[in-house]
Amino acid sequence: MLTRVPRIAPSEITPPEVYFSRRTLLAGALASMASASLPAVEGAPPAQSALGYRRNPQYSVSEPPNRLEDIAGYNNFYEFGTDKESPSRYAHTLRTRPWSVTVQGEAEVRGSFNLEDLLKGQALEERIYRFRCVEAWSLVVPWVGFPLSDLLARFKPTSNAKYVEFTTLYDPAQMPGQRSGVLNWPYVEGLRIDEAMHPLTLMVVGLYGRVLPNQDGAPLRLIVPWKYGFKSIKSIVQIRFSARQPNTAWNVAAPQEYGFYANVNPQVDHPRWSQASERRIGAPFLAARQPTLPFNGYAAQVASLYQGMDLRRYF
Ligand SMILES: Nc1nc2c(c(=O)[nH]1)N[C@H]1C(S)=C(S)[C@@H](COP(=O)(O)O)O[C@H]1N2
Ligand SMILES: [Mo]
Repeated sequence: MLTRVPRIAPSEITPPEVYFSRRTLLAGALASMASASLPAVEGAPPAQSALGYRRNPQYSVSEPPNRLEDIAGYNNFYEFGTDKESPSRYAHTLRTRPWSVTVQGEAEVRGSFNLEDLLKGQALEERIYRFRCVEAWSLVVPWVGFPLSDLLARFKPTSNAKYVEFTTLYDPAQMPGQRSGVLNWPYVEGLRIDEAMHPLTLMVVGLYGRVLPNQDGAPLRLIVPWKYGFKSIKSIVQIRFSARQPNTAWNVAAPQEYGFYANVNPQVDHPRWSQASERRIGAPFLAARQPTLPFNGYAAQVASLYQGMDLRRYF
């Protein structure tokens, strides 16, 4: 992950009411684009279909969400290039249907499952979460998804399942960034089983009420809101329950910089920059810099998971 300070026009965060009226306009524009069957323009947003979901205020922050343009235009997804604009430009080559997820390891139910089957009967919720990248920028995102614990329980993990490992699709034909050696592909992430089963840990299929844009990790990605963004792995094709801590992509690439736990912690700096504050993407210039909160503001819910652990050592 690079340290370059990106240039973002200091524009205001749109309050949700304004956003939703804009979204209607945008949806209308996209629909008429589709009906006029214009050729797909590289980087143009595809008309994402609407999802049925219910809001979950209990698990939502009250800060205004970022605009869709920020959430789907400023991304980290190294499979499509290392700068923030590349994923929105190039991720259209990812084919998200058909999609299947392989389940392996310490579980009674294993095998390959169709995404549709995995989602069948699953109630979707909207949760507005803070999202904090390890590079010290942040967003507020209205995700649509369901608790990861709902999914994992269906595979009946055994008592040996102490960790869960997630793997992204590996296909350099669809993901041209995988032809570069910037990371060991495929991207792998992992959680301790209690972190994975925590009610805040979300399996995400959409944002702003619609199917996830490819650049945000379609068709299925993890969101762990109290951890740095690199834990929130995108475009998942494999879930493996294991007795041992998985080797994760960024931890393997630079173990002294990116730990396995990666809990947001303003008191433990990255070796090359401070983690005490963050830049809120899209916020007015003077309001953009804000203090980073322990566990990204979710300490009341998750700090107990790490009781007795030295969080400088297990960073
Ligand atoms: N497969 C995969 N997952 C990934 C990444 C990646 O490069 N590849 N980047 C991570 C990082 S560093 C961040 S900050 C978030 C960014 O998510 P967003 O683009 O939806 O904001 O995705 C994470 N998940
Ligand atoms: Mo990140």
